[in-house]
Amino acid sequence: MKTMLSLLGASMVLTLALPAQAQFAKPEDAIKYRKASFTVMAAHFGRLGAMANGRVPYDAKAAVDTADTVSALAKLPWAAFGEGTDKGETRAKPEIWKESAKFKEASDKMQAELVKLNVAAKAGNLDALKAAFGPAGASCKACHDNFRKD
Ligand code: ASC
Repeated sequence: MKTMLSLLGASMVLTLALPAQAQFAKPEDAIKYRKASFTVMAAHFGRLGAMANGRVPYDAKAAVDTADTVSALAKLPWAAFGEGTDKGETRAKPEIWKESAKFKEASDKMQAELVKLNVAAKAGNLDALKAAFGPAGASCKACHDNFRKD
């Protein structure tokens, strides 16, 4: 029983540590990884946007699956903004490292909006999805405006 509990504890710790677990051999690997995670996130976020904006028919199950995917992906890029990843093939602005508390705040805000979007998707109606989509998109944009070069 004790072993079971400590195994459970260990697996919980591992699960909680997952977003920070990605390891990068070189700064350019981290840059590629974070760009890839944003790209995949945007593809799924765009699918929710298409539903919210009436470009594709609302599909409650697809909305839930997609929102789950987006909120899981939203945990990934941040561990890839480590030291030395400010230079190279990146549009990341120096402010990310100079104003790291502000950057953290913006990334937390975005993740919080995506949690709300996820709750809205699970409500199972298009109006809830529409209401949550705008603020979620705005939280993406806020970070782009302040921390990403054009
Ligand atoms: C998207 C997407 C983003 C955000 C942002 C919202 O669909 O890929 O990065 O919305 O453009 O303004």
